[in-house]
Amino acid sequence: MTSACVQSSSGKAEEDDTLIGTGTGANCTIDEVVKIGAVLSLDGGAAFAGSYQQQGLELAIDELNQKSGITYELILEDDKTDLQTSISATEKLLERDEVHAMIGPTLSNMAFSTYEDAQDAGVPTVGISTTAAGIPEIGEYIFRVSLPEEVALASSIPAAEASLEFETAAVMHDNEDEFTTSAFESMHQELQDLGTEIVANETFPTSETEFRAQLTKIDESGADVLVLSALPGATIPLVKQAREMGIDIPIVGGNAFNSPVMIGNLEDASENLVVGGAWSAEADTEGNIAFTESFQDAYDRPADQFAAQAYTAAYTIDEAIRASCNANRDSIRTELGRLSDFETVLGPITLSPDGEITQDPYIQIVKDGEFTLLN
Ligand code: 1QQ
Repeated sequence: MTSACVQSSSGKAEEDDTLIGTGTGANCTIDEVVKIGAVLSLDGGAAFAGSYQQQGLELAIDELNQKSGITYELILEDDKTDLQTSISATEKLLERDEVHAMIGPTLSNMAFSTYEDAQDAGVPTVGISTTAAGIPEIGEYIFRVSLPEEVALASSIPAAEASLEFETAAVMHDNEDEFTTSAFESMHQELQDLGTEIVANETFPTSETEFRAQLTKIDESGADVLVLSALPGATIPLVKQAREMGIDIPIVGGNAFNSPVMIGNLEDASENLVVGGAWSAEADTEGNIAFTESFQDAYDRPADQFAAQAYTAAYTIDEAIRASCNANRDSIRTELGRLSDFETVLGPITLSPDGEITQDPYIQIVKDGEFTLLN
């Protein structure tokens, strides 16, 4: 017997008994197909991350569907790195497709709007690259397997200081985007806590491509290090222009640095970029070795952090469903908040009932065009 999913007067979907299976864990069997919606940026400025996320997610869903017991349907929408498109794509997944859980979007900037809708609809949602402060606080259905930027920076800035021994810093940030602004506040705080003297402080709008005026001031400041909070679109010309102007100090950055696309585009200018990230190709756990090999085989390119986080989100939702063999939204939400020391390609992760992830960051520096562990 199949009972349709009914919307209650509160707007939340009511429990569907065909989503409650038999057995638990690896032996859980659920008759109904479990629908996972994902909104990713597959075009536009954040596609450098979104294309890896799509591949990581599709790989995980393929693997999960080969295990017996639960069949997943992935419904993927492209927000084209545009806020309005992200909002309408999320509404489509919630209202048209009535998905049981959601993954994405790529940018925190979109999530601050779209997670309100997922929360109102009572659909458990797992962020994969939404690193800004305040994301899980949006509501009880909002989780992330995305290392918060403030946690990454609280490790990467002291690790960079210990290894590079800087005393003065120049800071520079995109003051329009919510993620880069929130990350900048964390960077500033970390530098202050270390007692680093900030000798230059420059800003720019998201769409800027010409940074020589600000970089001249940074050059004149004689800073030992540049701490930068920018999206990839600005990072590439900014770092290239800095290196062309002879500014060869290390540059400590935020999550947008965690991309081989960025490192590839920067070529030699990427040398000595430092970043705290959620994943490392060098982590030699059995699961991570299998993941990096399968990813390479499937897509003919190495995996990256964004792929690893999307892959992790699908496995995390599967684990939560199998825990009580129940794919109803409230059950998924409850079980997500109970995941403790769950082994993933990011290392062991714990999700708190209020949606936040705990995991160890990996601090990396670019040497000879490759990320190398600094910690
Ligand atoms: C955020 C981010 C972006 C850099 C992901 C691509 O971390 O928006 O939170």
